[in-house]
Amino acid sequence: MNHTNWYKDAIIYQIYPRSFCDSNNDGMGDIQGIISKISYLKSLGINCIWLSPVYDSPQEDNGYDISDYYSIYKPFGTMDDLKELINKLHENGIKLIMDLVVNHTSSEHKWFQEALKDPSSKYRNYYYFKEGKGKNFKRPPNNWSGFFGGSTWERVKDTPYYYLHLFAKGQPDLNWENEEVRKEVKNILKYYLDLGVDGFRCDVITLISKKQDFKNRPAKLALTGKDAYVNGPRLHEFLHELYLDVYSNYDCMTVGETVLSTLQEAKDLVIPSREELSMVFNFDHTNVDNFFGVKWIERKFSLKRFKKTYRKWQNGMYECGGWNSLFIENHDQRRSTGRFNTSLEKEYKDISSKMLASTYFLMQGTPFIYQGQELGMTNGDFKTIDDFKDVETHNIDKMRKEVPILTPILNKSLFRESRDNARTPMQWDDTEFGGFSSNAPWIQVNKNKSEINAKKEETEPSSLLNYYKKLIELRKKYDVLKTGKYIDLLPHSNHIFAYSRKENSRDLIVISNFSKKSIKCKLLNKYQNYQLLLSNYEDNNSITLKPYETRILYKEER
Ligand code: TEU
Repeated sequence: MNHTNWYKDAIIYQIYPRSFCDSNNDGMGDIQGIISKISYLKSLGINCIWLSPVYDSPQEDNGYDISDYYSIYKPFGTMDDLKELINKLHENGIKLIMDLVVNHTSSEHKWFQEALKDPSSKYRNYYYFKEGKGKNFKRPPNNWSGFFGGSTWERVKDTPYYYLHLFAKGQPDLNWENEEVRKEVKNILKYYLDLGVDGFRCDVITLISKKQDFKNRPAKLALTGKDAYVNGPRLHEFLHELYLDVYSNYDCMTVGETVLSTLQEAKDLVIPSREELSMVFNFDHTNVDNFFGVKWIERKFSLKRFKKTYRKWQNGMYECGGWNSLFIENHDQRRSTGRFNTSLEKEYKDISSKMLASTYFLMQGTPFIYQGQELGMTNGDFKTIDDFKDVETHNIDKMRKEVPILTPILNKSLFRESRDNARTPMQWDDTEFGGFSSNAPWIQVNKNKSEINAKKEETEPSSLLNYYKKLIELRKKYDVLKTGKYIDLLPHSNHIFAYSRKENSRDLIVISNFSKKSIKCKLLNKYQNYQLLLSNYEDNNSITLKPYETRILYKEER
């Protein structure tokens, strides 16, 4: 099968199904809800959807804990609904990539249930069960700690054994060393590709191979043992195997979620000749406002550091023939409106969001938009811990209360960083539940639905929504955005982000003022004979950039 690399022309919209649109008014989004919004997605101009998990699941981690890969979580609909969605999207020229969650299953998956019931069953070896340590096996097999805080081991009641879970207790890790597990994964992939799905977003894919010594590691503030479970020894081998046995037979794409990967590690996943993944999500830019890659430890945003991460990944991928993913939000990140130096002040909210959008959207790679980002949706209005639904938030809250040295840090960051900030219902209109449902949703709707909603923004020519439509048009129209080299024009400026996408005679420039002050930008003198393609202000003739101003300029020598 010849791969067309269609993903290089894709503009991908991420749907978090439980919060997108509720067609049957049970308070939970569903697949029919998505189908009812295809015309919205089409008018936005996106041409691919990444659908967060819709498989059957007890929903301890909102579907990232799968109990049956071959059926759909009932409140979301049925397999027939999914088939209808695939067909209708395709009829409208929109592709669909599914979320592939195979580092772990749900503890309610029948494989895990069999493994628990019968230690001699073949399913025992689908997971990692290890004997505990010390008197009465009171201590876990080692000191590793996981992504949601606490030990990665949970004891199987009344036995000496513990099972490994890098995330919640209800998410036991699969043992990829076992060939049968890999066979199961390939079958899942084939099933969905044969159904017509166009690719996968591969959840925490860099965690699938573990060092097999299972020994203690030096204790860390977070993620003790990560050298044993991130980018493990057989990662590349496993991914290449999936490529050869499955992906090579379909014109599909894969994007790996590569938490904690360095550029070099990421290159080894995406260099085309290695035949592993099409691209990866790196998190260097979203870690600019924290220390040690730990989002709970806040660090003041620095534009210089932000630019540095883009220089590194843009140039690194360009040089090795790899491809980037471009994103500023997803279902695990707090909202970008008000983040990365943008403003929540009424006067500047949309202007600065447009500025941020122009800046990330036109780099080399495939742009992603997370639902609601295009409207400028903001973090939730959570008042008490009971307002939160996310398992991570509650686990970390427990740590906040139990571990005194963490209390002050977490007091400051828990609400701000909760993943629920990105999971509030999509704001379609200004009705009681934001047009998401006519009944109370599973999580509260933001109060600002009356000012920030799709219906309103569709009718306002200068809305953020309409600005995103223009950015999408630019991506489709200007080929240099696909192939042009990325050049950071002002690496040392503390306030201005300016870059060029250049190839031969074509040059596209993005200049953004990341501050609330007007700033003289002499660099603009150089581009006086360039055409202004788009800006967030109407009058921009001078070399002074207004607060949060962005300009997109273009020239083609003939
Ligand atoms: O996320 C992986 C991941 O590393 C994040 O959970 C991250 O550590 C966390 O959000 C930090 O706050 C993926 C999914 O995107 C996430 O929703 C799942 O919870 C997780 O994997 C487990 O499947």
